[in-house]
Amino acid sequence: MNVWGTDGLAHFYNTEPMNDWPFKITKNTRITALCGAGISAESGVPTYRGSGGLWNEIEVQEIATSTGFLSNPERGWEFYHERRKNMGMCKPNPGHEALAKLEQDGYDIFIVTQNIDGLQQRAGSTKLIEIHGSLWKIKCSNARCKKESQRNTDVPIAKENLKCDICGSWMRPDVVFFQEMLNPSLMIEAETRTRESDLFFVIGTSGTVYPAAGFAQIAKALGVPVIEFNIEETLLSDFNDETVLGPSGETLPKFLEKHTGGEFKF
Ligand code: BV8
Repeated sequence: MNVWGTDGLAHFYNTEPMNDWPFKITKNTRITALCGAGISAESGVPTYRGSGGLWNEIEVQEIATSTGFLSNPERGWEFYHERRKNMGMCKPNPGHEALAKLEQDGYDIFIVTQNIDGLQQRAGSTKLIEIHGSLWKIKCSNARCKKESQRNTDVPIAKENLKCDICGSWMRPDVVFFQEMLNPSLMIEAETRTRESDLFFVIGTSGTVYPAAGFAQIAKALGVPVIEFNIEETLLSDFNDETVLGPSGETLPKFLEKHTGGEFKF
């Protein structure tokens, strides 16, 4: 199978299954989970696509691209302040908590989240990368400025803090806008972990956005069993060894208890 790696090269992988799924999940099973907005839906965080999707409400090009945001930063901050306010009132749900407890109980789980809401970390997960950035970090919009990205949870951010104190440019959310490259070291970390996995979860993502969605394909191409948790079939469903339909806050705890032979209790 020909799959594009993050090094931009086509890699030809064998597609023989590495492990026959189902098998018992033990503390030596290396699990990688690609998470999307769906895992936060039961916490009240809107998803991006489908009914009530965030992107249905706005012209994405005008807000969630660098040029769009900087063409009208006041409007951009209005949109992101509203999201910070709403997300600040949300809390982790049993889907986040089950993954966090899996790590706390000594299982080898690593999370690659596309989400910027911080809920997985609030649930207690530490082995995690935010490949699309974080709504709770801000950075200078001037790529040449030396100012470091900083954590900021003020809602709203005071006006004077919306300008860089080094170069005077607008500050922006430290999230990956469309047509922006993802952080190369995070990409390499995610791909390396995917290649080393014994089991790959795809949780609450439509599989629309690349290169993130590509990790499921890389896993599959390497013969790593891919299990999808969603309320409906998605663009990635063809790659799955199993699709667990239902809200992930309900399906994840049950799935983990079942496939650890009852050793993991949520
Ligand atoms: C890049 C941050 C190089 C900001 C986001 C044409 C074809 C293919 C790709 C492209 C193309 N043209 C351009 C591209 C590349 C583009 C892309 O993929 N576009 C797509 C839309 C076609 N990607 C990029 O631009 C990336 N950069 O490629 O750089 C480059 C350089 C120059 C030019 C071109 C390329 C950057 C992508 C990152 C964009 N940033 N957000 C912000 O959030 O404000 S996008 C956004 O999508 C979020 O990050 C989100 O995480 C991500 C993925 O969405 P999902 O998480 O999957 O959410 P979604 O709503 O779609 O789905 C939710 C799912 O949950 C559904 O399946 C639903 O059924 C399910 N669900 C709901 N409830 C539950 C549930 N599941 C379980 N339980 C429930 N209870």
